[in-house]
Amino acid sequence: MSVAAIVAILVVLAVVVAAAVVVRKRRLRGAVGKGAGGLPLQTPPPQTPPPQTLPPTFDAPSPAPAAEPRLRDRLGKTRAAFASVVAGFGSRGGADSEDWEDLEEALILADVGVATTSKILDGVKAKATNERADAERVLELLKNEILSIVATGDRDLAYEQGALNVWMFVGVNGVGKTTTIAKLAAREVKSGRNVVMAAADTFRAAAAEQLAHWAELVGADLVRGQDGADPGSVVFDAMNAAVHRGADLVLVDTAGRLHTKVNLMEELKKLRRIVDRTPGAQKEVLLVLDASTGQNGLAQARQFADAVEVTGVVLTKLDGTAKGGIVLAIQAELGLPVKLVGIGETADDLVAFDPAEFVDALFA
Ligand SMILES: Nc1nc2c(ncn2[C@@H]2O[C@H](COP(=O)(O)OP(=O)(O)OP(=O)(O)O)[C@@H](O)[C@H]2O)c(=O)[nH]1
Ligand SMILES: [Mg+2]
Repeated sequence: MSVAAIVAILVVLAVVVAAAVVVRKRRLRGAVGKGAGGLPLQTPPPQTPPPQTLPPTFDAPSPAPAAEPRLRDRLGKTRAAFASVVAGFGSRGGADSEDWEDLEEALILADVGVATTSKILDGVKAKATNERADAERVLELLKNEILSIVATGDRDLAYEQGALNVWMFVGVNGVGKTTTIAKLAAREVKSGRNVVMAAADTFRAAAAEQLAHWAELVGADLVRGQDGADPGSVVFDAMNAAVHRGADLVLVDTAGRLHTKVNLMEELKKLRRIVDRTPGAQKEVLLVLDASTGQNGLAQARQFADAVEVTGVVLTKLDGTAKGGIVLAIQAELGLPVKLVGIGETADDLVAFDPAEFVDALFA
């Protein structure tokens, strides 16, 4: 064989080997792209930047129902404040005065309030001394004490099958009344109930629009008046419409702000009287409080509770606040049950308040 022939054979061989390597590489890449094969290769860098997280919205519900949001997961900031104190409690051997001080500080920082904090710690200290409790037992006593405060009161929303049920929402502006109504309407319509929304916040021009948007989205009926109309007439019309249509539930949205606070309270009293005049209606007056306002929310709550007979509290925005201890203050100082908690801005982010879950979350 001539030298030229040997060279030619070598060149052909080199080309064949190179081609085989390229083909194999392409195949492996294709397998990674389709997620197949379980090949121990690194995922290639994305060609496009990762999608932005969409802002939370009612408009884009997830196609498959997402796992129910958990209070525990959303209580992150309040939990974090507690966690370090709980973890370090008794670390110097038995509960000492520094441990008690840390605990007091954590409760006050979580906006439990001075009075309720003293009440809790006095109770726990007395029991702990009596039992000669070790640090672990002290924490158990503390959990029980907190649970006994938050577990009081009737947390069920008044509802009677076959009757007309009316839930009215009150609270200062921006606390989340309209959003809570939208979340509840979505839930109630989904469970087959016929829901009417009453846009009785006629003070703010955009308020009825906001509610109309939700009503359409969730499939509820809406009764509204002209801007600046008498809110009483809106509630009156809504009650009549609900009776006429055989609706199950009326959700009444009210203004959070009027020219003066006195006006607002007088108006709410009037609305309440109109609701009361409908015979046989099951009523719920829910005070909506923004958890992130902490102790300041308590003063508001007292004013509303004095004006209208508040039957329970919806505590919104528990996600993203370290002031979750306000739950304790509301229950202990106002004697009002926290019935629902808002833990985000999407339709699913409203859950029944579960005292045991709340306390477990604080100490998890
Ligand atoms: N993070 C979070 N945001 C919430 C929650 N509830 C309501 N919001 C937000 O709070 C803002 C105000 O909510 P609205 O429902 O308009 O409050 P409102 O009480 O009706 O206010 P007015 O109509 O002005 O009296 C909105 O941006 C909501 O998305 C919640 O539980 N968590
Ligand atoms: Mg509103």
